[in-house]
Amino acid sequence: MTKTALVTGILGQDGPYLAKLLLSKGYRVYGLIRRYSNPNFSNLDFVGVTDEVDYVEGDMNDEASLLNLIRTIRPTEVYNLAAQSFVKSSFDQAKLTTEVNSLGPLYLLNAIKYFSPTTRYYQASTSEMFGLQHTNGYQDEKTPFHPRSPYGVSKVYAYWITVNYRESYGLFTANGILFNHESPIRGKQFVTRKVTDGVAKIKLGLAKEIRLGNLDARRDWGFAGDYVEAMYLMLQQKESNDFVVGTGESHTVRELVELAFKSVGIDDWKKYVVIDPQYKRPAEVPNLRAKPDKAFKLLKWKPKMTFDKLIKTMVEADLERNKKKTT
Ligand code: NAP
Ligand code: F7E
Repeated sequence: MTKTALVTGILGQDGPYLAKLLLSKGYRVYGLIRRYSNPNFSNLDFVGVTDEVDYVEGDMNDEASLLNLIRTIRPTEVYNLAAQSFVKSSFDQAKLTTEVNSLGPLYLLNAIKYFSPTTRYYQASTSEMFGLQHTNGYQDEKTPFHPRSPYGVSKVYAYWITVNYRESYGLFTANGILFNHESPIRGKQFVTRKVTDGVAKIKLGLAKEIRLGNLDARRDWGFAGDYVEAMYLMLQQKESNDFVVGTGESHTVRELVELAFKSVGIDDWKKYVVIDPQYKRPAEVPNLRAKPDKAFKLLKWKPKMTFDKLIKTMVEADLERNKKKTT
């Protein structure tokens, strides 16, 4: 029997990489998209799977649409990637963020509970739930949560309702507590892509500066293409479980900026970077570094792409894209 997967957030960054992986394993992939006059398939185009996905319409804010989809598709697996995922915007749009990120998962879990209880469910949880907490400088599955944004808070609810539906109703549910992961199709608001796109534009003479916020924040940055493999593996286990996924290495935003400029032969990056308070957050998460030992051991998963390679790959992709604008 062909396995089927419903992927929410299919047009974002992770959706296309996950769809490509599942299609390569023979899955029929349904991608949830909202109602748009003109949906943007550019990320799916980038990974080359636009025409292989079956698109279904719905919205994380519309419970009936999700109930109806689960009832009719009865997928083998659901990967819930849809979210208002930009931390900075969550401070200004806290209600919307909560509705999409907390109630959306509840609607999907209820739909699974009532109409398709054998469906396995993946919840896109996040290192932002840890916020200020760490154990000797790293975070693992036992680290308590102390979220620092409406985004982080909304994801803590989603995390616990995912655990609760496993414990209460015996559903197969997994939380992937993923640390920051990036790629050439990362949204341009996020700091890695903002920097790699900015560096490419400066190198090509299309921009003069990059305006940034807190350069001291530390993140554990990996490659999205590696992380979707961990998502898939979580739903193939004998028992449902929650996993931290990251590289175990962390870098400051400053190091990221320095590396990106260096990759195009610019050493005096300080000339091009302006600190702009509008990009600082009311409350910051200063330091995230995963201890992904459980995923290494039980999932037999390991990240393949290094931080250096990731940033260089993103800069190269942005150079190519921006060059097209100059010709
Ligand atoms: P992303 O690029 O922001 O994509 C999020 C997707 O969610 C978009 O395609 C968006 O649809 C969709 N969406 C938003 N609101 C929706 C709604 N009301 N109904 C239906 N779809 C909606 O995020 P990502 O980087 O791929 O991340 C995927 C998931 O992992 C998210 O849940 C994120 O919170 C979580 N996560 C990400 C990271 C990371 O570093 N990337 C780390 C940990 C956890 P439109 O295209 O229509 O706007
Ligand atoms: O910020 C600092 C900023 O927006 C990273 C989401 O995918 O990962 C992501 O959340 C750091 C923060 O990602 C700018 O203050 C400095 O400390 O790229 P980001 P994020 O907030 O870590 C987690 C795991 C998720 O789950 C989220 O969905 O960089 N920073 N200057 C800046 N950040 C941005 N965006 N822009 C700046 O100008």
